[in-house]
Amino acid sequence: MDDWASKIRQGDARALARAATGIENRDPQALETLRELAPGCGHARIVGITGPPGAGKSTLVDALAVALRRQGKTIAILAVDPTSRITGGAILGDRIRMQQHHADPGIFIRSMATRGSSGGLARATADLARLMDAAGKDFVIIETVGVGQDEIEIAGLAQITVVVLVPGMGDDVQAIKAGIMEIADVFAINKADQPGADRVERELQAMLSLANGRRPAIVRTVATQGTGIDALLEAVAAADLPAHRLEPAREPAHIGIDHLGIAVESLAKAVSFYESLGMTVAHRETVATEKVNVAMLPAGESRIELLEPSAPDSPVGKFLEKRGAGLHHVALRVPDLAAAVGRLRAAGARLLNEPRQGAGGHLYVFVHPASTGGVLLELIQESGR
Ligand SMILES: Nc1nc2c(ncn2[C@@H]2O[C@H](COP(=O)(O)OP(=O)(O)OP(=O)(O)O)[C@@H](O)[C@H]2O)c(=O)[nH]1
Ligand SMILES: [Mg+2]
Repeated sequence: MDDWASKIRQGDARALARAATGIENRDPQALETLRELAPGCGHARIVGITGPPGAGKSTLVDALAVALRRQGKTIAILAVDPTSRITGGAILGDRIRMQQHHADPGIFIRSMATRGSSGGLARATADLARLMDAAGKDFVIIETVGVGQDEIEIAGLAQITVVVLVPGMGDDVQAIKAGIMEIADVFAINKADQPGADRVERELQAMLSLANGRRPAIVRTVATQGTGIDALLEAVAAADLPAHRLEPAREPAHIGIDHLGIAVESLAKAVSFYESLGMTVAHRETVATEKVNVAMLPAGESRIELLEPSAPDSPVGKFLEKRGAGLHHVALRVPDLAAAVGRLRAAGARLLNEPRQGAGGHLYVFVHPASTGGVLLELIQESGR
């Protein structure tokens, strides 16, 4: 056993591959070896590459591996597929990849997929990453298909997460926003050789301007041609600041103005005014339950939210009748809504609802103007990691 660990430390590729398989199978002896190796961890940079199916993640990882090998770095690639898609695309891609790097002992590659529960997959991936770290790899690159919670969990292992987007995603950029956007340290707009890269980048910029202070880099790549790979590596290196790593949670610690809600008679007219100021609409939606059409325009760290009634009996419609167009509410972002609500209740504030979950996954509560100095107040907690 001891022997096994020391072989791995000395770079024995066969021993490493055997340990990796043992860890995937939760073999007690392999797990014991990992425990022995644990003190040697902490050297590797662990980079997550995630994004929708077919975005070019594997191609990108290959290109990164080639560039890193040229710098003399050693690499482990862990390709994780929690969705276990039966198309075989991933497996095929990875087989081609294995052939390409077959003769290179500086690259270790392992593909993993599972059906059903993936909590175990996340754990095995974490252990494998640790094993590769202990074995002295300079980089551990974890590729996951990113759309859901499990994938976010796996991406959460990484010190630096690259989210891969592609042209033509359209509303998908919105759709993946909730979870994935929060974990991104770097965005790669891959397939930048295809039309629509400008549009994805614009949408992404608009979305990031709504985010809280974090400014992930955006890099365009053509993975199949190796274009933008050096820039991507630079962005990864730049994102990898010690301070960044020491910060476990990325939730906003301070209260800030999330948005100002303005009730308007005509959304089109109001939007054109703000556009003439140079602002752009980042997001539009109709909230059926509230009978309101909404347009969000980023303004620095905050936003202007324009509200137009979609039916005469909507709350905003009633507001317009009673008070006329104007400031409808102020929304503050708070780090911990439950704590804020507890304090407000203790202080006797008049809450208009129990904390609820909004469409974007955030929690919110409204406070009556009587308690706030005359304006309806919304408190928002962004959805966490
Ligand atoms: N035009 C173009 N095609 C690309 C680019 N990068 C990858 N592709 C192609 O896109 C397809 C999917 O690439 P993969 O690297 O397998 O994508 P993936 O994200 O790993 O896919 P899954 O692991 O199955 O989710 C392949 O046919 C690649 O050749 C690019 O920059 N430009
Ligand atoms: Mg792949």
